[in-house]
Amino acid sequence: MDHISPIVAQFRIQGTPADIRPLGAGLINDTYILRTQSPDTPDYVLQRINHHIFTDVEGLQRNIMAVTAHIRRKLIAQGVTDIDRKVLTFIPLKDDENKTYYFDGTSYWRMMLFIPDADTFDTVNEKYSRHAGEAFGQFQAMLVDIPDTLTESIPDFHNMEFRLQQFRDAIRDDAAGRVEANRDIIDDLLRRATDMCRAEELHRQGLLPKRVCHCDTKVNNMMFDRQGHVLCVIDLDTVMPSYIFSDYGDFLRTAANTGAEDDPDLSRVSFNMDIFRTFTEGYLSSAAAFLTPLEIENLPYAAALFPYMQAVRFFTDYLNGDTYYKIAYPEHNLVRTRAQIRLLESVEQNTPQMAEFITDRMHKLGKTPL
Ligand code: GN1
Ligand code: MG
Repeated sequence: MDHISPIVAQFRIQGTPADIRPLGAGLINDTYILRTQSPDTPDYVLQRINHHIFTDVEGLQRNIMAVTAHIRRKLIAQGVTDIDRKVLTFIPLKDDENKTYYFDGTSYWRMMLFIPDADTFDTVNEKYSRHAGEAFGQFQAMLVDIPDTLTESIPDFHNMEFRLQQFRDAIRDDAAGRVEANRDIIDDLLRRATDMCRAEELHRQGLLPKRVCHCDTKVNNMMFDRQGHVLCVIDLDTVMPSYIFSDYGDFLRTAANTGAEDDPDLSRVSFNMDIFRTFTEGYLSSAAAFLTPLEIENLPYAAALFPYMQAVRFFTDYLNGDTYYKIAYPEHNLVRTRAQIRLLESVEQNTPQMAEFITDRMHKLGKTPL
């Protein structure tokens, strides 16, 4: 880790660095924890931003600073305590206090405060799922009146039409020679294409707004305190304008899967309706006030859209020869694709029950019937 010390030295940290080691399991950035020598000085998280994927680091970091500053102002106004554990704090550079990232000639780096006594989870129970729903709803609700205009840190990130275009290009190019052996998967994905592009269609008709969303609400992007309450949402690179389906759908894709995102054993993969119900209850309790009836009505679509989009993205990467996602073994993206398709099938089987549950919740909240 010696090559990292000169990077650390660029940031205005307190205390003396003692130890640095890798942290977390993100598929895109490289993350490290930096411990300082004294218990009286904070520890830090150092990240190398993958600028092949996030090509506009300046814009991305501007988004993050706008969002965290806005949330911080709201928390202060609400009299919330322990704020440094409830919103991420980025550390400025020593020689430029307005800058929160450092370019070393090859890579972009940033530093934030490490949140102590907190955990992330790859799976959650029903209680945690309810808290997570409330927290993501609150995250979106707090950002409804953000004065800044955010950029799309990855243009068309959750645009299903764009993802399908990339998929069709990958089929046409067949860069890794994997098309022929996987016709069944290609057909399976393409037959759902029109239906899955519903969000873009509604947006074109002027019926569906874009709002500031997190856009990577994987269950492990949320920090819980030791009592199981949500502290804050992390991994803010993809915070950008999107449809609210992004946050609702991607959380369920990860948290309501009874198996793993890349489970090789498909019999373990299914959609957990108990997690769906508790998450939805939590989410609606904080988000129903600003959501439109059309957004609410399409939440079951969002639950299907994200396993679908992820299957398309993993499979596109597989066809391209694994250039985007980190993989642990050669067929990893294919295994991921199959697991996401299985999850999608399970979501589809549950769609009527989901719609019924949501209508019922809206009645209980005293909102206009859909
Ligand atoms: C990536 O970096 P990480 O692992 O939180 C990806 C998400 C995918 C996810 C799939 C910028 O997120 O969109 O849903 O992997 N992030 C980017 O696990 O592409
Ligand atoms: Mg992450």
